[in-house]
Amino acid sequence: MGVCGSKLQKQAQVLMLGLDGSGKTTLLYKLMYNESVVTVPTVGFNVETLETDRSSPSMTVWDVGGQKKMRPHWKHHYTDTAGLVFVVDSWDETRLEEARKELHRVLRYESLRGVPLVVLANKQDLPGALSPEALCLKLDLIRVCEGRAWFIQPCSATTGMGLEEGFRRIVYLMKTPLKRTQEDIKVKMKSKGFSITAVKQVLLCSR
Ligand SMILES: Nc1nc2c(ncn2[C@@H]2O[C@H](COP(=O)(O)OP(=O)(O)OP(=O)(O)O)[C@@H](O)[C@H]2O)c(=O)[nH]1
Ligand SMILES: [Mg+2]
Repeated sequence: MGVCGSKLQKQAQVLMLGLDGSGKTTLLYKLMYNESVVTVPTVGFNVETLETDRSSPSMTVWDVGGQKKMRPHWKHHYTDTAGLVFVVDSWDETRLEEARKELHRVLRYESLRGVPLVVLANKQDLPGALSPEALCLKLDLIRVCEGRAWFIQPCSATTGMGLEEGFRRIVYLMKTPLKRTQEDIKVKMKSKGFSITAVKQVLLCSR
């Protein structure tokens, strides 16, 4: 059982957060119905149940509005959250600092301690979108995710690329002990010629 074992029951609650306009609602409906919907900013939340394989709990995915006035409501969803998905607009560099601050603020909440995180690097279909590696540095993920299972997944809510992988990943992280997931990430990064030590050095140098 994973680090958040006590919260992982027959139905696991996955909380999807991110700034307004990052693409949460678009990706939820693309994933659920393979439909490209025209969205309006979410006031309140959308909730959908996502069936997974038989050995995993089904997921209730909560897509909570990301506008500034909505963010104080995010905390009301934390207690029962077994997995966190944070969506970032990889194309809009001007809002990355705001996204970083909000993500770090969320992760500081005691009730989310140890809850696994998948960052969805959305809008990869747009030319000039930042790579997951670049976002990992800009969002300071390695430091802020210490003691937590996490993964960053490139995706596009417009084309559907990477969405299933991202949600499969959160299921995996919710089920798998932290130590094993860290080993998996190291192996994956190594196979891409990317070492964790190198990332830490870049982080230190960029300060
Ligand atoms: N090109 C591109 N546009 C996207 C993508 N995902 C979302 N969008 C667009 O981004 C805009 C905002 O998308 P939403 O899904 O409403 O964003 P949201 O995160 O739900 O926003 P709030 O509800 O305000 O929190 C819409 O115009 C979408 O069509 C993507 O992957 N690629
Ligand atoms: Mg929305």
